[in-house]
Amino acid sequence: MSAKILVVGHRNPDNDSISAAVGYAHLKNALAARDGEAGVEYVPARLGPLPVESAWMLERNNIPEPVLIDNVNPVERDGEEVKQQVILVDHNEIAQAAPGIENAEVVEVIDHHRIADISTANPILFLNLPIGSTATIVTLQFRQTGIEMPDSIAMVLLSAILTDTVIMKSPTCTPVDVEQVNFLADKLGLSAVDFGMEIFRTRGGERTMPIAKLVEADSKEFKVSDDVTVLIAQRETVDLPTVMGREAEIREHMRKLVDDNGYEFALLMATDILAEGSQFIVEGDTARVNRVFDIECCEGGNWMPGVLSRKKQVAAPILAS
Ligand SMILES: [Mn+2]
Repeated sequence: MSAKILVVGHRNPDNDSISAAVGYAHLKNALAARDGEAGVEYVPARLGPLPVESAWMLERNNIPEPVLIDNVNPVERDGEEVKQQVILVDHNEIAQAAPGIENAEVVEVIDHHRIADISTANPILFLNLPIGSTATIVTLQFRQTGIEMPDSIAMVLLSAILTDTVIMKSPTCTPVDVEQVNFLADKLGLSAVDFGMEIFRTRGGERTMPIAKLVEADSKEFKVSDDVTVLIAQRETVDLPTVMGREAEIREHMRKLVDDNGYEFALLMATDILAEGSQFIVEGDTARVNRVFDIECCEGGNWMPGVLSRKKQVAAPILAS
């Protein structure tokens, strides 16, 4: 019976954990075939539900979902209990790993996070680079080993680099990530930025999502003084026109939040991660926002170029006002 080696990302998996597992298992199986390593199979696995964009990517490319597991406890092979062999991708921290990891045999780690607390009895391949995504490292490994990368795998890996680096806008994105994005996009004959936006749109559902979710999913109250509380919400989007198309509903909901909770004002930052700025939509008493940002809050919203951080660029000046 062949040994199954699980290739698994972290708990509560994101697109990088799923895609890196799929891509790296493919690479390892191809290497095993090329090098005549018999009796071993690399199986992509996951520790939780598929993110929407991963489900869409896998389906579009006819790739089976990684197998859902809830532990890496010892397994039976040829009548004996043996340690489950695992390759960790996108994590190297026990708290983020499968239950039972202490009793498993970690045979490789491919990651881009801080070095944490996984330990092994034997020397292993531990490949950790301070770059934007694990999928970037998997892409580099394909290129280094000369293993042919099917277009389906290329698309899955590209999707993961783009989600992990927020379409290359994240401060974690490096020139190495950009190079691999260009390599994969060229191979597939598509525009990386357009493709990235398509992926983020599958995540959004902003056209149809309940208005309360759109406004409140990422909202925080701030106490400006003993008797003044404000609400600052943020919606990060790649489709600002769709969000703004619902402005009337958004404002109505925000007025209700102001009335129900006694806020001085409610401010929604509709943050366009590509254009790198935020549209401010404010309801309630707008005087403080007008004064702090030197604007005149209006219908249609106010475009605030370069404003991406609620904490540093919005809450801080309001709290200091
Ligand atoms: Mn990652």
